[in-house]
Amino acid sequence: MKCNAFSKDSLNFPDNFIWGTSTAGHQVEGGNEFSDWWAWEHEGLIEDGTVSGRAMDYWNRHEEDHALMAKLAYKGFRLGIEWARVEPQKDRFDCDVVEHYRRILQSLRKHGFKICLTLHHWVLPRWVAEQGDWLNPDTVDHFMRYAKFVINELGTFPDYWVTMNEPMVPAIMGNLLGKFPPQRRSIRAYRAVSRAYLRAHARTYHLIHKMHPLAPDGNPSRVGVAMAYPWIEPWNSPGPAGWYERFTASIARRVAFEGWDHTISTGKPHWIHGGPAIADIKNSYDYCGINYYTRVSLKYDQRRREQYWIDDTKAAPGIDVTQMGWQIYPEGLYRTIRSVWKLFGKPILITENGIADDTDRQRPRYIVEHLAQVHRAIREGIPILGYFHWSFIDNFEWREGFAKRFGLIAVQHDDPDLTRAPRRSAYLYSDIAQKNAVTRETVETYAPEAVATVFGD
Ligand code: IFM
Repeated sequence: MKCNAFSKDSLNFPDNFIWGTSTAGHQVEGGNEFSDWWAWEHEGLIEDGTVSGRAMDYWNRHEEDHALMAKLAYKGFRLGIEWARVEPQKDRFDCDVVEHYRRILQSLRKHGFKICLTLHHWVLPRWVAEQGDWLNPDTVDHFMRYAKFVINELGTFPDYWVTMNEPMVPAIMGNLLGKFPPQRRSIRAYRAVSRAYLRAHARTYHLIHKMHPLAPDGNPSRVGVAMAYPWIEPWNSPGPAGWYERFTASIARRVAFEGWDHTISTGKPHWIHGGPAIADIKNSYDYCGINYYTRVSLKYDQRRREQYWIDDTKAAPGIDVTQMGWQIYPEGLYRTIRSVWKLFGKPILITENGIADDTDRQRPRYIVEHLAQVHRAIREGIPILGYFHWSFIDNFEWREGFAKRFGLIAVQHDDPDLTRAPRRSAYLYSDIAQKNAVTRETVETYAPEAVATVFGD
């Protein structure tokens, strides 16, 4: 990789750096009616009262979306395959669905995008959920059958594979905190589900290499996980509360990512998940996928029993927060990249980074300041292959519904035409992708308030 230089007026990125955007099937396709999330949404559990429904109708409008991405000169696209669509009932694999996905992938290829394909992004077929989801000892085998089918049918397309998106998020939110389906609050369930994810990942990793040893460019296939890396810190209150915060932060890091990373990097199960050794898990990454959004400061709060007496929503005075209430902390991306690189020594792909901001007032600054941190890591010699902004388009943000808007492209979910309206940030990102650089001129135009932080003036 040629690492281009830093000049006073331009952060130049390496040749072939992938400027992509990211999505997930359930959040944009629409009509994922045989899934556990669909059923859960219809119980009225989504905060803004919406359901995923037709979402952004990407299923039918993908060609229009791809043309828009091409017009904006984006170079890569991350999308997901929905298991609930491919196998809506046990043992019934839907060939029409696979053909439809094939057309989507062919269209991406036609436009020349690098394709990053996710096999599992939280959502299960309802029949799997009804059989006890990942707690059922057969689910990993069922997942492998689905994965084998998809790899066999569509395996020639991906430049990058993501076996799982942020596996620890549903393990925590769905099994420890009871906030996602299946709404368990059980340490035991968290551990068992985490082990199942680890087994499924390791087996999928090797299956892809066996069935498709080469990527479309003739190099060995590149398989990884898009791992959520919040930057977790204790609030540091005085006295015993501070001790509890530090203790909780160290456990929270293990629960959220260190346990998983330890198991992959050493091949030995981390105590946080327990269980027997997992065959061939060691080093089952060809690259490390980083999803980074925010810093989380853990503050003791005796009223928050359901959260193990911790409030994770507070930001210190002067720290900007997003529409989600998440702290904006660009340096956390650099620090995460460094620690992931130190642990794994593998090339890095930023598989997600972005901000919920319906007004698009914060997003330009967010983008350039985070890219400055990516560039900082590249200057230090860390091989970073690309950056996929979350998200290409507004979408269904899980528990928060459609109210939280992460898209470079705005869409009102209740607009009958679902009109695609590029935000200013879409053009900013286009400018960066075309120049393969973040230039002073670009920052002055789109985010003048960030010139000093980006260029270190
Ligand atoms: O929308 C999600 C995505 O599905 C996984 N990563 C974080 C995003 C923003 O919350």
